[in-house]
Amino acid sequence: MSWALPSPSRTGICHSLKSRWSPLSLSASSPNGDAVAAQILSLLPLKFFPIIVIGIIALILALAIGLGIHFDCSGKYRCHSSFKCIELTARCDGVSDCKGAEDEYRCVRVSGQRAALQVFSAAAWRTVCSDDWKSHYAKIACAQLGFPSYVSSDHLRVDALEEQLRGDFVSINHLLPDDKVTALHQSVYVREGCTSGHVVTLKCSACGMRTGYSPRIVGGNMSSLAQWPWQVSLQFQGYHLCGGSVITPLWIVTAAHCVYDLYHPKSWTVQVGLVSLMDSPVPSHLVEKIIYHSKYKPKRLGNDIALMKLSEPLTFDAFLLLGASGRVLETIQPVCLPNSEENFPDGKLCWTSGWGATEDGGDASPVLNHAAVPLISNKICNHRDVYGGIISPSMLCAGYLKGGVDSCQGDSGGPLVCQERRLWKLVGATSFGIGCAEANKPGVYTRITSFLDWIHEQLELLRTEYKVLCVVGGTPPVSYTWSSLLLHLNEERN
Ligand SMILES: [Ca+2]
Repeated sequence: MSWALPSPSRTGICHSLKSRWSPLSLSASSPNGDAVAAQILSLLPLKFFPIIVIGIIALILALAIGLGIHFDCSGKYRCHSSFKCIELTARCDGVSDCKGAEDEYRCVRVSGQRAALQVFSAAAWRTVCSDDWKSHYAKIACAQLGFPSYVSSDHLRVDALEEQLRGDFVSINHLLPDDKVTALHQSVYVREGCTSGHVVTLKCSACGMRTGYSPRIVGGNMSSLAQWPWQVSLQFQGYHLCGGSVITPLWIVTAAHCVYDLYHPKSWTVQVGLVSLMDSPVPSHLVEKIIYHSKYKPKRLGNDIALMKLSEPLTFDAFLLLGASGRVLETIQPVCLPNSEENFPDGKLCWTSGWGATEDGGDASPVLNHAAVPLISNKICNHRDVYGGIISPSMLCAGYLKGGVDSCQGDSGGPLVCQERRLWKLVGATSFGIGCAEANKPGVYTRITSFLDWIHEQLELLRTEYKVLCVVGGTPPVSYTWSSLLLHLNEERN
């Protein structure tokens, strides 16, 4: 029952390693340079050397402090684009404190099993009370999360929340007119509790469903159409290299090692709604942009996550087929992202799918396969007989320690999905393993809950498809992207 893929995973990793080992050019000083240096040294008596060194260090320290660089950032927020530290209260306060207003992103999230809406305000994540709530605000919250629309928002009793979501609350400032509420974190005030006794839950995407699929259609490892409708084949110059998962009409989640060094969008196409790679023609989509995590390190394998943005949005209801049973099959559907703070217990049976090899070193499979794999705790996965400590908290292991079922070469970047409350959620992206299906070497996946902020930030930053027309002071209409609008609004406030 072994299967799985990435020729890309393993070849991709090797390729990356090679590229990272570009030879350093250590050019020797030129004879002229040596002569000038010797002349300078001869002019400086040795006794001044300590003073010069101390002076240089003092100058560097003064410059660093002058530029707002802080060496101890504990209890504060460090701007990613610089070494600057800002107070936690300055994060999501509506004022740009970091370069590019980065402290004003990732200010909204959906948390816990019941998808409670939270806003970062006054230095903490706070759950939003349903007092004075309107559906207009839900649309803004989903836009801030990078989704094109919202599906529904509901009210949930506070006592139905997980304990860690019951400590801090905010409400929308109902005195603000609707047209002034453009970003949720700028429109709330802190509360000790919710007057209504309820908080807001939010659903931004109709995701994680398999319409028309019947589990009785196919046996064995071979998948049927619409069984994993979020699964895509990422093809580099026409060849299947990696898997990926549809999360919105425009965005695919995959692994960084699939695209590292191969990040030219024009070389890639994305095939959706298919089971056999031999099918033709199948819907093929062009790629507009590829983003891999800036902290991805090929030798360390951490932060192995990337996003692909399609040139044109997928239409989820455009590929309806009648299955053998006469049911309508939806062959392309997004998978749900998990919520922040959502836990998936060890031992939970989840599923991985892909066109990867069915044995270590084998060729990619022509048909989409799947395997049921239980989640394994990081403690067990880090046991010296398993991966011996290389599994970081942002990685996740799944499979059987006895071996026999695993992802493999060619599965890289593809989904590890678990079903929660009838919805399928993307819990992992296939990252690496030693061999395939070997004993004590289960598959290792990028833990999606560790990268929700990163994913939503990219979606929010690049939400160019939803341009906003603004008329500023009688000047001609100006077209803003969401991010530039935020920046513009911040500048206006300042
Ligand atoms: Ca700020």
